[in-house]
Amino acid sequence: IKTVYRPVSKTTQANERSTFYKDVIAGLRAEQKYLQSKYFYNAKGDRLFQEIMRCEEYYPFSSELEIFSQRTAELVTAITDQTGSFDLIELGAGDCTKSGYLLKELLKRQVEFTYMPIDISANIISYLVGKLPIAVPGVQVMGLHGEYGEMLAKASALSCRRKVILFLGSNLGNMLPDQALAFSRTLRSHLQQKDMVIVGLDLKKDPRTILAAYNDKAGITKQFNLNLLERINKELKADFDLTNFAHYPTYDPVTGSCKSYLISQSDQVVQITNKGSFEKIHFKKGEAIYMEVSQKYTTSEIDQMAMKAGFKTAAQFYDSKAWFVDTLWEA
Ligand code: AVJ
Repeated sequence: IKTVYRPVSKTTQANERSTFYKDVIAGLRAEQKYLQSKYFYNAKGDRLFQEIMRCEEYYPFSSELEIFSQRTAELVTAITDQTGSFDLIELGAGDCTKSGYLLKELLKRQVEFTYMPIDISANIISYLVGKLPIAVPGVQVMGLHGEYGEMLAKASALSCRRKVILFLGSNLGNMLPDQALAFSRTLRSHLQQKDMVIVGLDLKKDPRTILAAYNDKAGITKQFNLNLLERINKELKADFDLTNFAHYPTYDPVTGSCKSYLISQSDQVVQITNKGSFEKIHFKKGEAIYMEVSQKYTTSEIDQMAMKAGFKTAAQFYDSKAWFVDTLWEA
């Protein structure tokens, strides 16, 4: 079992903290304040996202889980070709509940492959590298901790076999359509003919169903958003008053953009610190911090994106409600 993940040394931690500081300050100094959703995923954020996936209202998880658990054999047949061994690279692997079905089926069929999970969360990667060989005996794992772009380049440099990329969970939906297309083109540039991608995306549907998924009654999604302020408080010695920001999710059924904001409940000033430097950020009552987009598509919009990025759509797998789709793209 090979494992490659970035060592968490003191210097990388310090570098990560100052990048975090720079990104936070840039976002909160902007005319329209924003924070980057990739920063949701610290240890507590990982835990809260696991809880979101168990929420009644958060259907994208159960819909895609249905696809992977019910149609495992078809999916495996679609990604396996006669030439044999390949590398299975997963972007944003999480705890790999869904891809786990594929791993088991591939082993059962004695297909030779290496599983290369990429995740922004160091917790998740070290968990996977430790846990997978026990949960799925015989699997070869090479974990990569970092951002999609950088780690994808690293994965394709390490891989000399056919590549199958998994990009599940509507993770591509965390980019606006233009960025998603640009990212799909980058993805294509790392691939060669016969390489494949399985992209899982959430579909446009009744706006009330979508909005409820980002506004669960138990308030987990609210905590998930507020946790980023809490993280800034802890890691950047800031003094956000979490009770003074309200969770405000929106969905526009025309554009398909589901966006979350935190709304300042009063005129307030927040101080943020890193080493020698500090910054005071002013908030007006009612002012929004744009936190995250979770983009929804129609299948024809997804097809067009695939085409523009240089892929062919080879197959589509839907859940029984047709709320979610896993599309097979061929390079
Ligand atoms: C993990 C990015 C796909 O956008 O649906 C869930 C994250 N945010 N609830 C999504 C999320 C709020 C999720 N993704």
